[in-house]
Amino acid sequence: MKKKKAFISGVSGQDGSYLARLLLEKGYEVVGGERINAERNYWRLKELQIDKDVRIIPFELLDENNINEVIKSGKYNEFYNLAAQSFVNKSFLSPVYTTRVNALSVVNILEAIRNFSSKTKFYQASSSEMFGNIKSKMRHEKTNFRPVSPYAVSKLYAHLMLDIYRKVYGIYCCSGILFNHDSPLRGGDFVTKKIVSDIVKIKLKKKKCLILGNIYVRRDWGYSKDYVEAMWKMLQQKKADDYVISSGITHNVKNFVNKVARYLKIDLTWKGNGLSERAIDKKTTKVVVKISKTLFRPNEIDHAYGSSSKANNVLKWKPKTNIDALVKIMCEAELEKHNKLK
Ligand code: NDP
Ligand code: GDR
Repeated sequence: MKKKKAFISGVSGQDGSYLARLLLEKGYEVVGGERINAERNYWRLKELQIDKDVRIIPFELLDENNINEVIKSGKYNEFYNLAAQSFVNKSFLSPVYTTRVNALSVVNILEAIRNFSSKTKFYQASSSEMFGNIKSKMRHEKTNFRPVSPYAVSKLYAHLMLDIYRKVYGIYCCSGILFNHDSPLRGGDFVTKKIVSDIVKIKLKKKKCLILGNIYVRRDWGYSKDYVEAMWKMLQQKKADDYVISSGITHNVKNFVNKVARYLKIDLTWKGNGLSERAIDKKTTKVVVKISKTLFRPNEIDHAYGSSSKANNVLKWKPKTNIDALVKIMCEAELEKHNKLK
């Protein structure tokens, strides 16, 4: 039987790398899109030992001609659009750029599929950020959207466009509305990776202090390796649809810090309030976590969690890794990285 052929935009990112590995394991031919002018940034593919198995071609979300060419010449069975300006906080500084990269590019991709490759199944990386701040804390596929950042609005634009291409043009397209998912391959600016990386350095006496913003926001965290399976499952269904993918449980950032410290056998005690709140290592009596106003966001989702019961019922998907297992996986990977440097 002929191999299925998949294209992954954003293949150098966290999800792109795990998804590439999953598709290779399933026997796909995997082609990955790399940003034109990007530094050759394959550390994640190397980490998963698949850098030689994925064919990389130039792909730039801001270049309509390039998008047309990739889709016209590739004739992919499946196209996973994971590329994005994915940092919420950065979108407050660059709203126009974020909109061009995350929103308008998706219409270009959908148009290219409609015009040149209408049998290609399309997956869009939508986000729980689209829900924004609404009264109900639990969010599902029918929950209203009230986005609170340019990032979230850009993702919502793309999300709504998918519905139009599905209904009006008959394109097979699915949106995965994913809640936060992290891993050892997470970018260093995101909070879980920053916490793990800095607390490991503190443990190894390579850093003095971790500085955070708002530690009382709650997030529903899962493991990227589990979540890319849901992406693939969505494109294997008879009917294209949208699905919330989440763990269903929230923790605040402070709780994540405590879990990491506990795993690394650092006994923390918290003192003070607001911007003066700090965590002290009971053994050394040193301050190891501080709060900085500069890391607070202008607008923020305070508390949210998702219900993935539709994904559970239809896709037979549920997360396999809880937050404690995720903390362990991330801490072990970070410790091993330092061991290799010795
Ligand atoms: P990453 O930030 O790790 O990866 C983003 C990828 O997009 C990178 O490969 C990056 O390339 C690429 N990219 C950025 N700009 C462009 C561009 N202009 N043209 C082509 N490629 C570009 O994100 P994740 O893997 O964490 O997330 C994957 C997707 O899922 C994103 O769309 C994100 O918004 C969305 N999402 C993520 C969630 C999460 O918790 N991880 C939750 C919900 C949605 P380069 O390496 O060159 O920077
Ligand atoms: P998020 O992830 O914005 O939810 O977007 P991030 O890890 O950046 O922030 C999570 C929460 O932690 C708070 N926070 C801090 N965040 C960062 N980055 N650095 C800090 O020092 C810090 N201190 C506190 C934040 O305010 C925030 O509330 C991720 C991305 O993957 C998006 O692409 C995706 O769409 C959403 O998850 C779902």
